[in-house]
Parts: sequence; structure tokens; C-alpha cells
Amino acid sequence: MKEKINKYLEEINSFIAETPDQLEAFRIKYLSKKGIVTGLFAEMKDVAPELRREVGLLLNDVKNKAQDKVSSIKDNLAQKETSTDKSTDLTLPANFLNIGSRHPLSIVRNDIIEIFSRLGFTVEVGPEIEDDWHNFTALNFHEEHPARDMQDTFFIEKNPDIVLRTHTSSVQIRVMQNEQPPIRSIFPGRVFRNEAISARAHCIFHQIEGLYIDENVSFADLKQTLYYFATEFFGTDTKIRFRPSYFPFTEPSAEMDISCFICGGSGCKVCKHTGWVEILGCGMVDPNVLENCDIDSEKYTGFAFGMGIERVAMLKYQIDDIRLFFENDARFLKQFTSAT
Ligand code: 2NM
Repeated sequence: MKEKINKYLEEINSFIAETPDQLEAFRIKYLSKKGIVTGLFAEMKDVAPELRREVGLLLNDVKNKAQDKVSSIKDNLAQKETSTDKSTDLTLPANFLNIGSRHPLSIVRNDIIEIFSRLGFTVEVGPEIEDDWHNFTALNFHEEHPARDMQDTFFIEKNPDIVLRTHTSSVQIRVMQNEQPPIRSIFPGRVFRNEAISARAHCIFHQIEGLYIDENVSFADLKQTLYYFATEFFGTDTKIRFRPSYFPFTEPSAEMDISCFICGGSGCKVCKHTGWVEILGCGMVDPNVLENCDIDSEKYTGFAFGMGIERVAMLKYQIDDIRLFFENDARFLKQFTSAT
């Protein structure tokens, strides 16, 4: 009997299990109702009385060792499971890959750039902090123009000559100063106006302006270029119309509307039941502006236009609050997808 018990003890001590199944088989073999430990206790009645105490102690030892073994291996296996590198377990669900998405303003800007680049327009950028001359004077704003007021423009403290640009036209001035015609470029960028923030207006927004200067550039060129843009961006059925307007840097100046791309002109919320949506300002570059940049206004003419990217994006995606573009709430941002 003692020999048998020692054999079991040895087996218990050397037992190892690599899986829960192996461990369970061991537990059943030794510790279940019909297992070895129960069987050995049943055999106690056949043991000579003078040996019973010794054999009893040995049997208790077998039982305890088997139980200890089961619980320690169980702990080990559980720990192994939680510490295992999950990426190597091919049965686990794949990790969700958040690849992000383009900001709606970037999508719209890129789409506009793409359309004009097909007509040979290049992209030009310039400084956001400007001097008064590039932002106002060269653009034919007279000294008393209201846009020069503190109310409308952000000035750098202690130096009224330095402003945050109020339009990207200041970049057009730089390009006209540095290059001779033909000039055919668009100018995307961030601009700043001292305005109260609301659902409709923001003190920071984005513009894309365009400029085309060459010999014999006419208002007909302006119309054809902007018609191409409108049909490419809003769809081939889009109609355009022009209303007279005023800008210091263009003469004549106009506002361009497109037929409503939502209702097709029959009237809806987006076009406020007019059938038309205002999309951009434009005009023939004032000869004074050309001369300010040392371009011969007798030889060259040009057209220019400008639009707010937020405004176009709000129309395209029917967004009713401009502040959403600047909050970077992922629930807002992930709704926009671009083809490119
Ligand atoms: C607009 C509307 C009309 C414009 C004009 C010029 C420049 F530099 F050539 F004089 N740059 N941008 C322009 C013209 C901008 O934005 C609504």
C-alpha cells in the first residue's frame, strides 16, 4: 500500500499540464468521487491497525498534493491566457483600424483646386500676417474704407501697419509684383475678420480666390471659366447668373449665383425658395491694381474671383452651423468622404 501511494505521490509531483483539458483529466483521475484518492481511502479498512496512522497521513498528503497541484496549474493557465499577446491569436476579432478622414474644408478646397488646375491654373500661397499695403492699399481700398476699421480687421498691437490678412487677394498682389503676365493662379488660404462668432459667421475662415491676367482677357472669359467651374462642381445641369456688385479691386464687379443644385430651381430651403444660390464674387481687375503691381494696364487685362470655402461646403453638405468646421468633433468629421 505504501509503495502504491509513493508511486502516486511521484506522479502527482511530476505532473504538468499545458491545457485546461489535461488538468481536468488529472483532477478527475485523482480527486473525483471515483478517483484514486477516494479509492485509496476506501482501502484503509484493509490496512493493519498499527499502520493506519502512518498510511492515513500519507493518504492526506496525496490528497493535499493533488489539490495543490490542480489549483496552482489552474492559476498558471489563467495567467498565461491573460498575458498572451492577443495579436498572435488568430481567432480573435481583428483590431478596428481608424484611418481617419479628410476635413470637409480640405475636401472642398481640393475639389475646387482640381477643377481649376484642369484649366491650367496653378496654386499660390502667401503669408497670413500682412502689411497694410498688400492687404488694402495695393488693392485700391481708399484710406477711409470701412474694412480698414478696427471693427473689421485684426491689427497687430502697437503696429497698425501689420494686419491678419482679411482676404487672400494680398497673395495675388505678391504674385503680380513678382511675375509678368500671363498669370493664371488660384489662392486658397485662411483669412481673418473681426466678427462676432455665430452660426453664420466666424472670425477665421477659408477663401479660395482666382486670378487670370493676359492680353485680351474679357468678361466673357470670366463667365466661361466660372461656368465651367460651376458645372464641374455642382453638376452639368447647373445654370449661372450674374448680378452687379462692388469691390474696391474690380471694375466692373459682380456676384455669381448658381441655379439651386438641390431643387433645380423650383424652390427649397437651401435656396430660400428663390431657385438661386449666391456662390462667389468676381470682376475685372481694376487697372489701378495692375498699375500698383507694375503691370501695364494698357496692355493687360484680367479677371478675379473669390469664394468662401465654408460657404461652399455648407451648401454642398447642407451644414447649418459654420462653427462645426472648427470644433473637430469626430462625430461630425467622420461623415465626410472624398473620392481622392
Ligand atoms: C473677390 C471678388 C472679386 C479679387 C480681386 C483681386 C485682385 F488682386 F486681382 F485685385 N483679388 N481678388 C476678388 C475679386 C476677390 O472675392 C470675393
